[in-house]
Amino acid sequence: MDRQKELITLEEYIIHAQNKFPGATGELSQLLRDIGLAAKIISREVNKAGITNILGLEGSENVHGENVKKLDLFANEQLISALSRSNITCMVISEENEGLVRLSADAGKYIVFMDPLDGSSNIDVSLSIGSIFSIYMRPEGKHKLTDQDALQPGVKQVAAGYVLYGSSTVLAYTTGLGVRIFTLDPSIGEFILSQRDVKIPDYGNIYSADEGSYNFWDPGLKQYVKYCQQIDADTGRPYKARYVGCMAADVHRTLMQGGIFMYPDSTRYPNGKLRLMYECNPLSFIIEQAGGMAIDGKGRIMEIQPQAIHECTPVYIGSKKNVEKLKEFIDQYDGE
Ligand code: P6P
Repeated sequence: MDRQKELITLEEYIIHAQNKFPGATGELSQLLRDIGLAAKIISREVNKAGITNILGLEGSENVHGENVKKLDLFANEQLISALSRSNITCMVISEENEGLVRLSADAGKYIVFMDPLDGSSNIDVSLSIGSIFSIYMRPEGKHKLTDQDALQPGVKQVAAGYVLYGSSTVLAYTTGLGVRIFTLDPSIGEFILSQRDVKIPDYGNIYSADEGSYNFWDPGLKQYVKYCQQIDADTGRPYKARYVGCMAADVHRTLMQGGIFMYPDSTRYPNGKLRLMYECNPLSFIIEQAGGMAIDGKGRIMEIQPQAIHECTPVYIGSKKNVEKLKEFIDQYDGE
């Protein structure tokens, strides 16, 4: 069979990619495979959530005071269990847990941040949801780790990615050498390589934001959205407005079709709503690796020095030309 047409599974691809690095220990490969296994189990439950008793609220709240859905907890448990299997991860920081979760592998090489089920308000209405992960090295020579050891800027990520449970289940990841996308074939229970070296269009005609919050926004974003809505054939305006309410889904569409996703700081969310460590940094790593751009309105998301494991940030992410145009409006209307 022609190799080009042969199915390449996530496991095969990871091992093949690792073999290019003679010094590789295989630990990161194993970590990525463990995440892939958890993703298959979560996908199975997501796709039959309406049948089994797994929809609805679990009854508790997460660190952000948001109601926790049963699938949130299931996804969190599956990912923590998968990361505990191979004694490679020393600690996990999850949206679903107040503090850091120390795994048995105290000497484990990696620290994992994750949003186990991003966009969970979409669960009960069968819209897209996702899992997002971000992987850092454990600081050298440190035995007893604290929150501070986990607070590394996004440029220190060794790998990041997301799983999108949508019309199909896709897994995208990067280790800093470009972006790969795999699509789950449920009939064989394997993620199959579907796109090798994904590049985001340099310009797109889709903008994505919760416009219901317009009156909470700063002037720069208000003026930019008006710009998106003006009629101008040369620049493909008016743009289309698309907003799923799940960052992984909105960023995946932006990666595929171009454009911009925005969740700004506002009078409602003075520091933005989306979390730096397990939403914005991993998705910024993916988008930058695909040739796009991700800023907080001033500078690169991935250069922010985090002060707290659950901190939030404004985020404007997508095609380079779209983000640069937005930045012009912010500088013009919101300048110091
Ligand atoms: P809003 C989901 O809760 C999330 O964290 C992101 O996935 C999503 O982009 C955003 O919040 C949606 O926020 O305020 O529109 O419900």
